[in-house]
Amino acid sequence: MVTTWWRCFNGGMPEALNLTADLFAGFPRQPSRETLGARAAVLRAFATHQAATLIAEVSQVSGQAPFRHLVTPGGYRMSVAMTNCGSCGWVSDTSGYRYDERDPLSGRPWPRMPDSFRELAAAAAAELGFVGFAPDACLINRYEPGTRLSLHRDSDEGDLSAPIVSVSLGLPAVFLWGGPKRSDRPVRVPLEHGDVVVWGGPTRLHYHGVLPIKDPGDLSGRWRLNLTFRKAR
Ligand code: MD3
Ligand code: FE
Repeated sequence: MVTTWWRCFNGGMPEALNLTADLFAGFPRQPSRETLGARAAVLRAFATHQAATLIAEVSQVSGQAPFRHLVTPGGYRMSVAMTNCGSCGWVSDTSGYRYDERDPLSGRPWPRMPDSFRELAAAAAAELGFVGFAPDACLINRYEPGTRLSLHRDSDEGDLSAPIVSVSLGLPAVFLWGGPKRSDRPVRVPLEHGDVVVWGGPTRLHYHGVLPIKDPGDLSGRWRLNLTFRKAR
């Protein structure tokens, strides 16, 4: 499949390309749903129209709280660069994983969560029946080609009945969606710019990860960004 920069970054497209684009079935991508579990699904192209706004907000946030490579409790530097916005943010260091109201780099509270983030996260959660999802934390992951996220579970949140909403922007990725045991063989879920995933219900504590991001070798942009909305407290 061809994923060119204009496919990646333009929800709409230049007028001049309209005729040509009509020749390609399925372009631009239409919203659709792929069920992953009882209350978990990929909402394809759910954030396409908001994507440019979301990316601009990410640069605002990272101006206040820069992307950094956290260290795992075991002492390894994570290849994913991270920052947060919201009333608390996920952090890791040699003493463990936790949510903290302050950015350890600056000692200041994390930047506020933009309204566009809250609204998108709530709308996506509502699609799966999670009415009134009010995330207090948004972890922002930045992947460059070669970066991966090894298999893990998200279990540091205080409210495990709330879903996690994940928004993919920029370069595509292959998400690994496993089961309740680390040894369960994961299913590969390709995620593209504008896709939103809602994870709740019985699969909330499943293992998951991200395969190394492929180098696009062209002008597709340098990064994949993933916004992960959580109810941490
Ligand atoms: C699946 N990030 O930051 S999916 C993370 O693409 C993380 O950057 C993924 O996993 C990424 O922890 C986004 C988020 C996710 C969260 C909870 C899950 C996926 C899940 C629980 C069960 C299954
Ligand atoms: Fe995770």
